[in-house]
Amino acid sequence: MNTPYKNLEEHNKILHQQNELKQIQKSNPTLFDIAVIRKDFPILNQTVNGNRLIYFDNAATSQKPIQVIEAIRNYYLNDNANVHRGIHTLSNRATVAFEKARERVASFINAKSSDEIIFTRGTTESINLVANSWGLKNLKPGDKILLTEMEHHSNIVPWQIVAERTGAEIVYVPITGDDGYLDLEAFERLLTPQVKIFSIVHISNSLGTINPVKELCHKAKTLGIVTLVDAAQSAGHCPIDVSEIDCDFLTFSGHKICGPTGIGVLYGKYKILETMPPYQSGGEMILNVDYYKTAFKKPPHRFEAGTPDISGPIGLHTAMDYLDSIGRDLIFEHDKILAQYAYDRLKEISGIRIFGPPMNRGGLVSFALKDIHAHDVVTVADQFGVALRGGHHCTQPLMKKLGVESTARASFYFYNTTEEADRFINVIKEIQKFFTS
Ligand code: C6P
Repeated sequence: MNTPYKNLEEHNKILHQQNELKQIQKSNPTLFDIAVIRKDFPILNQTVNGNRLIYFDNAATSQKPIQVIEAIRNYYLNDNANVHRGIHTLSNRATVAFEKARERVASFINAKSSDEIIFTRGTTESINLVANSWGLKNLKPGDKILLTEMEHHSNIVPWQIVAERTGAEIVYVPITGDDGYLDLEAFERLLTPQVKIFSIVHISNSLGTINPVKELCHKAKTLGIVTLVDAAQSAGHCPIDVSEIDCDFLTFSGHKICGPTGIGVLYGKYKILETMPPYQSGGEMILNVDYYKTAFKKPPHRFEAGTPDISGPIGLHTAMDYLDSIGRDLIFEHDKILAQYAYDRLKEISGIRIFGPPMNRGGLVSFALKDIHAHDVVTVADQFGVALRGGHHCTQPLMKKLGVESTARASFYFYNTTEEADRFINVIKEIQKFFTS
């Protein structure tokens, strides 16, 4: 199979060997000093149900460092005003901070211009924007929307609604099985001229699979297919370079990358954004309004109707600075080492089914214990102070494909340690003993 994935597998093998060579030292002190980092996250320093909190639900939302909390507090204490409207000092300050955050997002993902950055409420709203604005304008009967079987509901349901309205059809790149790889031969087969958009998750929230989005987007580009990357689980975990991936759209949520909830990002290539009609309308997004006709602003403001979340981008700006002060390449390495460690140790447990790649996985592990419901695993783990997530993780079609209703999931970030992973493994062993004895 001569696909980019093969190269990636080889790359993964080498990475894995390198990881083994590092011998996974406790707390990975070679990468960064976790003890120092944890001082920025007072929330982690608490007991839950009498046990020290182990926060392994980072894929749902990350914790926020004190610097982000302070930036938001500072804004409300000193600068609070509406943006783009007033010419008074506070309004100017708020507007400058808001637009500076947009510039910071552009540099964070290496976009060519801050005009390519639209603030949304999160990944979900970003994909809805593309589906409803680009999709309703460009899709018609006979067209295909190419997704993968591991997509989050946010990257399925908006397309289903738009498919119904336009007569386009959705097709899925299958996964290979429990190991959670994409079937790349099928991808090549499905890549036909009828496909108008290919929308793919970068790191799967249910499998931990790291998809080779750059290679896949480049392939799609050769047929003129528009591409969207859902970077909800990757943007805060690894370096992202939209110019290198060469995708047309990329989406992520602030709250998963140490920023506040309620703020997200849609990156879009300017030449495509320019052609797209507004998604929502009202104040802020207009140049001129008559009783019967309105002229709209250019992107990105065309897509930001109404008073936006202002403290959100300000907090997000600080979050991006914070992540880059550690280094996203190191965070990625740390995530992968911890996930591999947890995966290898979970495999010691009999009757466990672990989902996703056996190596080079993103920072999470999903699993099912024989005859024990994931919700029971998560409920009892909480009694031990371990915060996990159990359920379908908003990937119900994937769960059905895997033949399970739900999984338990541990998801890691740079402030998590191998000691925590050890305790988590012991707790899972206890839970299994409790339910099977
Ligand atoms: N996944 C999880 O626990 P929002 O809710 O808009 O911030 O993000 C949606 C989303 C989109 N794509 C992927 C790959 C995601 O993981 C998520 C959010 C959370 O896995 C909540 S279901």
